[in-house]
Amino acid sequence: MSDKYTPKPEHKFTFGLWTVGNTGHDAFGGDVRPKLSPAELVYLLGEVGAYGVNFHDNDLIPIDATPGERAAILKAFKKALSDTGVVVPMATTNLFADPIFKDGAFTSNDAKVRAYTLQKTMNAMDLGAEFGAEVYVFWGGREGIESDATKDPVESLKRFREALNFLCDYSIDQGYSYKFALEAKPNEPRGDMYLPTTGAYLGFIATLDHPEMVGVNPEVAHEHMAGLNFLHAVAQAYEAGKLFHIDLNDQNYARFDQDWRFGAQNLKQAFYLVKFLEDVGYEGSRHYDAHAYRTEDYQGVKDFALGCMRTYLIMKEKAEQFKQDAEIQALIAEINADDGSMDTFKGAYSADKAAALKAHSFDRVAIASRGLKYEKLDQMVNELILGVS
Ligand code: GCO
Ligand code: MN
Ligand code: MN
Repeated sequence: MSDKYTPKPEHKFTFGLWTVGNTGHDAFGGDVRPKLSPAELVYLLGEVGAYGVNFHDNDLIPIDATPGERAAILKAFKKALSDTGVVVPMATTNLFADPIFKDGAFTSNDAKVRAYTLQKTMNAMDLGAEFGAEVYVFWGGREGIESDATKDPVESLKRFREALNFLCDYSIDQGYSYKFALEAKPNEPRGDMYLPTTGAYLGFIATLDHPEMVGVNPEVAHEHMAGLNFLHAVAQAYEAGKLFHIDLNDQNYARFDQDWRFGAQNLKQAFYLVKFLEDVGYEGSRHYDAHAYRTEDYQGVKDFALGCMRTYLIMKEKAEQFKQDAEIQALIAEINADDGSMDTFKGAYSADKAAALKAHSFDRVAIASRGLKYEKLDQMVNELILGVS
Protein backbone atom coordinates (compact mmCIF):
# COMPACT_ATOMS: atom_id res chain seq x y z
CA MET A 1 0.00 0.00 0.00
CA SER A 2 1.29 3.44 -0.91
CA ASP A 3 2.74 5.66 1.84
CA LYS A 4 0.96 8.64 0.39
CA TYR A 5 -2.16 7.59 2.28
CA THR A 6 -0.52 6.95 5.63
CA PRO A 7 -2.68 8.49 8.38
CA LYS A 8 -1.01 11.12 10.52
CA PRO A 9 -2.23 12.95 13.65
CA GLU A 10 -2.73 16.19 11.64
CA HIS A 11 -5.53 14.44 9.71
CA LYS A 12 -7.57 14.41 12.94
CA PHE A 13 -8.75 10.81 12.67
CA THR A 14 -10.34 9.58 15.88
CA PHE A 15 -11.89 6.30 17.04
CA GLY A 16 -14.07 5.44 20.00
CA LEU A 17 -12.72 2.96 22.55
CA TRP A 18 -15.87 0.98 21.73
CA THR A 19 -14.99 0.79 18.01
CA VAL A 20 -11.52 -0.76 17.89
CA GLY A 21 -12.44 -2.36 21.23
CA ASN A 22 -15.47 -4.11 19.74
CA THR A 23 -15.12 -7.82 20.48
CA GLY A 24 -17.50 -9.00 17.79
CA HIS A 25 -20.52 -10.02 19.84
CA ASP A 26 -23.87 -9.54 18.15
CA ALA A 27 -27.47 -10.60 18.68
CA PHE A 28 -26.62 -14.11 17.45
CA GLY A 29 -23.26 -14.88 18.99
CA GLY A 30 -20.62 -13.99 21.54
CA ASP A 31 -17.18 -12.43 21.47
CA VAL A 32 -14.71 -13.49 18.79
CA ARG A 33 -11.84 -11.30 20.02
CA PRO A 34 -10.42 -10.95 23.54
CA LYS A 35 -11.27 -7.72 25.36
CA LEU A 36 -8.39 -5.22 25.38
CA SER A 37 -7.96 -2.64 28.13
CA PRO A 38 -8.44 1.08 27.34
CA ALA A 39 -4.67 1.56 27.55
CA GLU A 40 -4.01 -1.31 25.11
CA LEU A 41 -6.49 0.23 22.68
CA VAL A 42 -4.69 3.57 22.86
CA TYR A 43 -1.42 1.85 21.90
CA LEU A 44 -3.20 0.18 18.98
CA LEU A 45 -4.54 3.54 17.83
CA GLY A 46 -1.13 5.15 18.20
CA GLU A 47 0.35 2.38 16.06
CA VAL A 48 -2.09 2.95 13.16
CA GLY A 49 -1.62 6.73 13.18
CA ALA A 50 -4.87 7.93 14.75
CA TYR A 51 -5.01 11.40 16.29
CA GLY A 52 -7.52 10.76 19.02
CA VAL A 53 -9.56 8.39 21.10
CA ASN A 54 -13.08 9.04 22.39
CA PHE A 55 -14.96 7.21 25.10
CA HIS A 56 -18.21 6.63 26.93
CA ASP A 57 -17.71 6.90 30.69
CA ASN A 58 -18.09 3.13 31.05
CA ASP A 59 -15.73 2.26 28.18
CA LEU A 60 -13.05 3.67 30.44
CA ILE A 61 -14.39 3.05 33.94
CA PRO A 62 -16.80 0.10 34.34
CA ILE A 63 -20.05 1.15 35.99
CA ASP A 64 -19.31 -0.85 39.15
CA ALA A 65 -15.57 -0.15 39.39
CA THR A 66 -14.14 0.32 42.87
CA PRO A 67 -12.15 3.51 43.59
CA GLY A 68 -8.97 1.43 43.43
CA GLU A 69 -9.84 -0.07 40.05
CA ARG A 70 -10.77 3.36 38.76
CA ALA A 71 -7.44 4.84 39.82
CA ALA A 72 -5.47 1.99 38.21
CA ILE A 73 -7.36 2.29 34.91
CA LEU A 74 -6.89 6.06 34.80
CA LYS A 75 -3.19 5.75 35.53
CA ALA A 76 -2.61 3.22 32.73
CA PHE A 77 -4.79 5.19 30.30
CA LYS A 78 -2.97 8.46 31.00
CA LYS A 79 0.39 6.74 30.51
CA ALA A 80 -0.74 5.29 27.17
CA LEU A 81 -1.92 8.74 26.03
CA SER A 82 1.37 10.36 26.96
CA ASP A 83 3.44 7.51 25.44
CA THR A 84 1.59 7.69 22.11
CA GLY A 85 0.58 11.36 21.87
CA VAL A 86 -3.02 10.26 21.25
CA VAL A 87 -5.51 12.88 22.55
CA VAL A 88 -9.14 12.81 23.73
CA PRO A 89 -11.21 15.29 21.69
CA MET A 90 -14.67 13.92 22.56
CA ALA A 91 -16.41 12.18 25.43
CA THR A 92 -19.90 10.85 25.96
CA THR A 93 -22.10 8.96 28.44
CA ASN A 94 -23.33 5.42 28.20
CA LEU A 95 -27.06 5.93 28.79
CA PHE A 96 -28.21 2.72 27.14
CA ALA A 97 -26.44 -0.42 28.42
CA ASP A 98 -27.45 -0.60 32.07
CA PRO A 99 -30.94 -2.04 32.79
CA ILE A 100 -31.90 1.20 34.56
CA PHE A 101 -32.11 2.78 31.08
CA LYS A 102 -34.44 0.12 29.64
CA ASP A 103 -37.14 2.73 29.00
CA GLY A 104 -34.91 5.71 28.28
CA ALA A 105 -32.70 8.05 30.25
CA PHE A 106 -33.59 11.74 29.89
CA THR A 107 -37.06 10.79 28.63
CA SER A 108 -37.83 7.98 31.07
CA ASN A 109 -41.24 8.13 32.74
CA ASP A 110 -39.51 7.53 36.07
CA ALA A 111 -38.25 10.70 37.80
CA LYS A 112 -35.58 8.65 39.60
CA VAL A 113 -34.17 7.42 36.30
CA ARG A 114 -34.14 10.97 34.93
CA ALA A 115 -32.34 12.30 38.00
CA TYR A 116 -29.80 9.43 37.89
CA THR A 117 -29.22 10.21 34.20
CA LEU A 118 -28.33 13.81 35.04
CA GLN A 119 -26.01 12.65 37.81
CA LYS A 120 -24.28 10.08 35.55
CA THR A 121 -23.87 12.61 32.76
CA MET A 122 -22.37 15.26 35.04
CA ASN A 123 -19.87 12.70 36.34
CA ALA A 124 -19.05 11.64 32.78
CA MET A 125 -18.59 15.28 31.76
CA ASP A 126 -16.13 15.69 34.65
CA LEU A 127 -14.26 12.61 33.40
CA GLY A 128 -14.10 13.88 29.81
CA ALA A 129 -12.95 17.33 30.96
CA GLU A 130 -10.14 15.70 32.93
CA PHE A 131 -8.77 14.52 29.57
CA GLY A 132 -9.35 17.80 27.76
CA ALA A 133 -12.37 16.69 25.71
CA GLU A 134 -14.07 19.69 24.08
CA VAL A 135 -16.96 17.99 22.34
CA TYR A 136 -19.59 16.16 24.35
CA VAL A 137 -21.82 13.79 22.37
CA PHE A 138 -25.39 12.90 23.30
CA TRP A 139 -26.78 9.84 21.59
CA GLY A 140 -30.22 8.98 22.89
CA GLY A 141 -29.76 5.22 22.69
CA ARG A 142 -32.90 4.33 24.64
CA GLU A 143 -34.84 7.56 24.18
CA GLY A 144 -37.82 6.16 22.37
CA ILE A 145 -40.62 3.65 22.45
CA GLU A 146 -41.90 0.35 21.20
CA SER A 147 -45.50 1.38 21.86
CA ASP A 148 -46.84 4.93 21.75
CA ALA A 149 -49.21 3.99 24.57
CA THR A 150 -46.22 4.12 26.92
CA LYS A 151 -44.83 7.63 26.66
CA ASP A 152 -46.11 11.04 25.71
CA PRO A 153 -43.97 12.28 22.79
CA VAL A 154 -44.45 15.96 23.68
CA GLU A 155 -43.63 15.33 27.35
CA SER A 156 -40.54 13.39 26.24
CA LEU A 157 -39.28 16.38 24.26
CA LYS A 158 -39.89 18.68 27.21
CA ARG A 159 -37.96 16.33 29.50
CA PHE A 160 -35.08 16.09 27.08
CA ARG A 161 -34.98 19.88 26.65
CA GLU A 162 -34.99 20.48 30.39
CA ALA A 163 -32.10 18.02 30.83
CA LEU A 164 -29.98 19.59 28.08
CA ASN A 165 -30.61 23.05 29.51
CA PHE A 166 -29.54 21.80 32.94
CA LEU A 167 -26.36 20.24 31.52
CA CYS A 168 -25.43 23.32 29.47
CA ASP A 169 -25.64 25.34 32.68
CA TYR A 170 -23.61 22.70 34.51
CA SER A 171 -20.90 22.93 31.84
CA ILE A 172 -20.84 26.74 32.07
CA ASP A 173 -20.80 26.61 35.85
CA GLN A 174 -17.80 24.28 35.87
CA GLY A 175 -15.93 26.46 33.37
CA TYR A 176 -15.75 23.60 30.85
CA SER A 177 -15.30 24.44 27.19
CA TYR A 178 -17.72 21.78 25.98
CA LYS A 179 -19.77 22.02 22.85
CA PHE A 180 -22.63 19.51 22.86
CA ALA A 181 -23.18 17.39 19.72
CA LEU A 182 -26.53 15.61 19.44
CA GLU A 183 -26.64 12.38 17.45
CA ALA A 184 -29.81 11.20 15.73
CA LYS A 185 -30.78 7.63 14.90
CA PRO A 186 -34.19 6.54 13.63
CA ASN A 187 -34.45 3.20 15.45
CA GLU A 188 -32.35 0.45 17.10
CA PRO A 189 -32.24 -0.34 19.90
CA ARG A 190 -35.73 1.16 20.38
CA GLY A 191 -38.55 0.48 17.96
CA ASP A 192 -38.59 4.21 17.27
CA MET A 193 -36.27 6.81 18.69
CA TYR A 194 -37.24 10.41 19.34
CA LEU A 195 -35.63 13.07 17.12
CA PRO A 196 -34.81 10.45 14.48
CA THR A 197 -32.81 12.52 12.01
CA THR A 198 -30.17 15.25 12.04
CA GLY A 199 -32.76 17.63 10.62
CA ALA A 200 -35.09 16.93 13.57
CA TYR A 201 -32.26 17.80 15.96
CA LEU A 202 -31.48 21.02 14.12
CA GLY A 203 -35.07 22.13 14.72
CA PHE A 204 -34.93 21.09 18.39
CA ILE A 205 -31.64 22.89 19.12
CA ALA A 206 -33.23 26.24 18.32
CA THR A 207 -35.62 25.69 21.27
CA LEU A 208 -32.85 25.29 23.90
CA ASP A 209 -31.66 27.91 26.39
CA HIS A 210 -28.10 27.85 24.99
CA PRO A 211 -28.47 27.00 21.30
CA GLU A 212 -25.00 28.40 20.61
CA MET A 213 -23.46 25.58 22.70
CA VAL A 214 -25.30 22.80 20.93
CA GLY A 215 -24.83 21.26 17.50
CA VAL A 216 -25.06 17.82 15.91
CA ASN A 217 -23.06 14.65 15.40
CA PRO A 218 -24.50 13.10 12.22
CA GLU A 219 -23.67 9.46 11.45
CA VAL A 220 -23.53 7.95 7.96
CA ALA A 221 -25.27 4.70 8.97
CA HIS A 222 -28.07 6.45 10.84
CA GLU A 223 -29.18 8.67 7.96
CA HIS A 224 -28.83 5.70 5.60
CA MET A 225 -31.08 3.62 7.88
CA ALA A 226 -33.68 6.35 7.38
CA GLY A 227 -33.14 6.20 3.60
CA LEU A 228 -31.73 9.72 3.53
CA ASN A 229 -28.84 11.40 1.73
CA PHE A 230 -26.13 11.78 4.39
CA LEU A 231 -24.30 14.54 2.55
CA HIS A 232 -27.44 16.67 2.60
CA ALA A 233 -27.83 16.25 6.37
CA VAL A 234 -24.18 17.20 6.87
CA ALA A 235 -24.47 20.18 4.53
CA GLN A 236 -27.54 21.52 6.33
CA ALA A 237 -25.80 21.14 9.69
CA TYR A 238 -22.68 22.85 8.38
CA GLU A 239 -24.62 25.71 6.83
CA ALA A 240 -26.37 26.26 10.17
CA GLY A 241 -22.97 26.38 11.95
CA LYS A 242 -23.89 23.18 13.79
CA LEU A 243 -21.51 20.52 12.47
CA PHE A 244 -19.63 20.01 15.73
CA HIS A 245 -18.66 16.37 15.16
CA ILE A 246 -19.24 13.54 12.66
CA ASP A 247 -19.55 9.74 12.90
CA LEU A 248 -18.09 8.12 9.81
CA ASN A 249 -18.83 4.52 8.85
CA ASP A 250 -20.69 2.78 6.06
CA GLN A 251 -23.48 0.41 5.16
CA ASN A 252 -26.19 -0.03 2.60
CA TYR A 253 -29.64 1.48 2.94
CA ALA A 254 -32.53 -0.21 4.77
CA ARG A 255 -30.35 -2.30 7.07
CA PHE A 256 -29.76 -2.26 10.81
CA ASP A 257 -26.79 -0.23 12.06
CA GLN A 258 -23.90 -2.23 10.64
CA ASP A 259 -21.06 0.18 11.46
CA TRP A 260 -18.79 -0.96 8.67
CA ARG A 261 -15.42 0.45 7.65
CA PHE A 262 -15.71 3.89 6.01
CA GLY A 263 -16.12 3.37 2.25
CA ALA A 264 -16.77 -0.36 2.61
CA GLN A 265 -20.04 -0.08 0.73
CA ASN A 266 -20.81 3.27 -0.91
CA LEU A 267 -17.66 4.71 -2.41
CA LYS A 268 -19.43 7.42 -4.33
CA GLN A 269 -21.21 8.77 -1.25
CA ALA A 270 -17.90 8.60 0.60
CA PHE A 271 -16.29 10.67 -2.16
CA TYR A 272 -18.90 13.44 -2.04
CA LEU A 273 -18.81 13.50 1.74
CA VAL A 274 -15.03 13.83 1.97
CA LYS A 275 -15.07 16.38 -0.84
CA PHE A 276 -17.62 18.43 1.10
CA LEU A 277 -15.74 18.28 4.41
CA GLU A 278 -12.49 19.26 2.71
CA ASP A 279 -14.02 21.94 0.46
CA VAL A 280 -15.67 23.76 3.35
CA GLY A 281 -12.64 23.31 5.61
CA TYR A 282 -14.45 21.35 8.35
CA GLU A 283 -12.12 21.58 11.33
CA GLY A 284 -13.51 18.92 13.66
CA SER A 285 -12.44 15.34 14.24
CA ARG A 286 -12.97 12.77 11.50
CA HIS A 287 -14.40 10.26 13.93
CA TYR A 288 -15.00 6.63 13.01
CA ASP A 289 -17.96 5.03 14.74
CA ALA A 290 -17.49 1.64 13.17
CA HIS A 291 -15.94 -1.72 13.88
CA ALA A 292 -14.15 -4.58 12.18
CA TYR A 293 -16.05 -7.50 10.70
CA ARG A 294 -16.72 -10.32 13.12
CA THR A 295 -14.35 -12.47 11.10
CA GLU A 296 -11.29 -10.53 12.28
CA ASP A 297 -8.59 -10.86 14.92
CA TYR A 298 -6.70 -7.77 16.16
CA GLN A 299 -4.59 -7.65 12.99
CA GLY A 300 -7.93 -7.37 11.21
CA VAL A 301 -8.95 -4.57 13.57
CA LYS A 302 -5.82 -2.65 12.58
CA ASP A 303 -6.58 -3.35 8.90
CA PHE A 304 -10.08 -2.02 9.54
CA ALA A 305 -8.85 1.18 11.22
CA LEU A 306 -6.23 1.78 8.57
CA GLY A 307 -8.80 1.13 5.85
CA CYS A 308 -11.16 3.78 7.30
CA MET A 309 -8.42 6.39 7.29
CA ARG A 310 -6.80 5.42 3.98
CA THR A 311 -10.11 5.59 2.12
CA TYR A 312 -10.67 9.07 3.56
CA LEU A 313 -7.23 10.22 2.40
CA ILE A 314 -7.68 8.65 -1.04
CA MET A 315 -11.04 10.41 -1.42
CA LYS A 316 -9.42 13.65 -0.27
CA GLU A 317 -6.91 13.29 -3.09
CA LYS A 318 -9.73 12.54 -5.54
CA ALA A 319 -11.56 15.65 -4.34
CA GLU A 320 -8.46 17.70 -5.12
CA GLN A 321 -8.29 16.08 -8.58
CA PHE A 322 -11.94 17.05 -9.09
CA LYS A 323 -10.98 20.67 -8.44
CA GLN A 324 -7.98 20.49 -10.79
CA ASP A 325 -9.70 18.60 -13.61
CA ALA A 326 -10.07 21.14 -16.43
CA GLU A 327 -12.78 19.19 -18.24
CA ILE A 328 -14.93 18.76 -15.13
CA GLN A 329 -14.49 22.39 -14.14
CA ALA A 330 -15.32 23.62 -17.66
CA LEU A 331 -18.49 21.56 -17.64
CA ILE A 332 -19.50 22.88 -14.22
CA ALA A 333 -18.85 26.44 -15.38
CA GLU A 334 -20.98 25.81 -18.46
CA ILE A 335 -23.81 24.29 -16.38
CA ASN A 336 -23.81 27.29 -14.06
CA ALA A 337 -23.35 29.93 -16.77
CA ASP A 338 -25.35 33.07 -16.11
CA ASP A 339 -25.67 35.77 -18.82
CA GLY A 340 -26.68 38.37 -16.23
CA SER A 341 -30.07 39.00 -17.80
CA MET A 342 -31.85 38.14 -14.54
CA ASP A 343 -29.65 40.30 -12.30
CA THR A 344 -32.31 42.92 -11.77
CA PHE A 345 -34.63 40.30 -10.31
CA LYS A 346 -32.16 38.86 -7.80
CA GLY A 347 -31.89 39.51 -4.09
CA ALA A 348 -34.28 40.91 -1.56
CA TYR A 349 -37.87 41.78 -2.27
CA SER A 350 -38.99 45.22 -3.38
CA ALA A 351 -42.38 46.18 -4.79
CA ASP A 352 -40.68 47.49 -7.97
CA LYS A 353 -38.73 44.29 -8.42
CA ALA A 354 -41.84 42.17 -7.98
CA ALA A 355 -43.75 44.31 -10.49
CA ALA A 356 -40.90 44.14 -13.05
CA LEU A 357 -40.64 40.37 -12.61
CA LYS A 358 -44.37 39.90 -13.08
CA ALA A 359 -44.18 41.94 -16.29
CA HIS A 360 -41.24 40.00 -17.76
CA SER A 361 -41.93 37.49 -20.48
CA PHE A 362 -40.07 34.14 -20.31
CA ASP A 363 -39.49 31.80 -23.26
CA ARG A 364 -40.38 28.72 -21.22
CA VAL A 365 -39.95 26.24 -24.06
CA ALA A 366 -36.52 27.53 -25.04
CA ILE A 367 -35.30 27.49 -21.44
CA ALA A 368 -36.55 23.95 -20.89
CA SER A 369 -35.07 22.63 -24.14
CA ARG A 370 -31.48 22.92 -22.98
CA GLY A 371 -29.78 19.60 -22.12
CA LEU A 372 -27.94 19.91 -18.85
CA LYS A 373 -25.07 17.44 -19.50
CA TYR A 374 -25.45 15.84 -16.08
CA GLU A 375 -24.97 12.37 -17.58
CA LYS A 376 -21.60 13.44 -18.89
CA LEU A 377 -20.60 15.12 -15.64
CA ASP A 378 -21.62 12.18 -13.47
CA GLN A 379 -19.72 9.71 -15.65
CA MET A 380 -16.65 11.94 -15.47
CA VAL A 381 -16.87 11.76 -11.67
CA ASN A 382 -17.27 7.96 -11.85
CA GLU A 383 -14.14 7.68 -13.98
CA LEU A 384 -12.22 9.96 -11.64
CA ILE A 385 -13.22 7.81 -8.64
CA LEU A 386 -12.42 4.63 -10.57
CA GLY A 387 -8.99 6.01 -11.36
CA VAL A 388 -9.12 6.01 -15.13
CA SER A 389 -9.18 9.75 -15.77
C1 GCO B 1 -24.93 3.60 17.89
C2 GCO B 1 -24.37 4.99 18.06
C3 GCO B 1 -23.33 5.08 19.12
C4 GCO B 1 -22.96 6.50 19.47
C5 GCO B 1 -22.07 6.50 20.67
C6 GCO B 1 -21.48 7.84 20.97
O1 GCO B 1 -25.62 3.41 16.90
O2 GCO B 1 -24.69 2.73 18.73
O3 GCO B 1 -23.87 5.40 16.82
O4 GCO B 1 -22.20 4.36 18.72
O5 GCO B 1 -22.34 7.16 18.42
O6 GCO B 1 -22.81 6.05 21.77
O7 GCO B 1 -22.40 8.63 21.56
MN1 MN C 1 -24.47 4.07 15.13
MN1 MN D 1 -22.57 7.01 16.37
